[in-house]
Amino acid sequence: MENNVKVGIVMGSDSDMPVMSKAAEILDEFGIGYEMHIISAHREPDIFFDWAKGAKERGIRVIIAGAGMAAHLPGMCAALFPLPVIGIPMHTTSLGGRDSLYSIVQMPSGVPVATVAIGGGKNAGLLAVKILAVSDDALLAKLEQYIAEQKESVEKKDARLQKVGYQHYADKQ
Ligand code: RP5
Repeated sequence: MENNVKVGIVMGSDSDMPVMSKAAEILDEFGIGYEMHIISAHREPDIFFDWAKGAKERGIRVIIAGAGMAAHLPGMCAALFPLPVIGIPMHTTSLGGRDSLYSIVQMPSGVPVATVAIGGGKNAGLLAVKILAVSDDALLAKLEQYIAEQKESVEKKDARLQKVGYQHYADKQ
């Protein structure tokens, strides 16, 4: 996994893994190398600083950072790493993830974080693929294939709805 690493996936806690693994699955699907770490910006700021500061030199071109509550991890990645940072707000029990969302999306001018939906691991992975595809035609071709398959999947669902009607749509095929 460490060969040809282009993306850094970082999360504030292992409790974020169910969401962050969705981003990793997309990168696996597209054959993009990544490193994945659990690093807490609050609980181990020194380790976090070294990781984010060294990311560019390790070949990382995009960081996907997920965190919850007072979610400073993505924003601090953007402060330390010069290339794109995608932030994923985690759902929280106390405030439903609005705390995470606002912490990540409300960055000060000059330090952007591309924020996806609460729990949006899959879209974060796809956004990273799209960013890398800007300068990689082979990856762009794979992306276009993925988009075509997605369209086909919806068309098949509609064809089935037209055929069996809503009353039988949920029946086993
Ligand atoms: C953040 O606090 C993490 O990103 C996580 O979403 C949240 C809760 O962390 P744990 O208490 O589950 O470790 O740092």
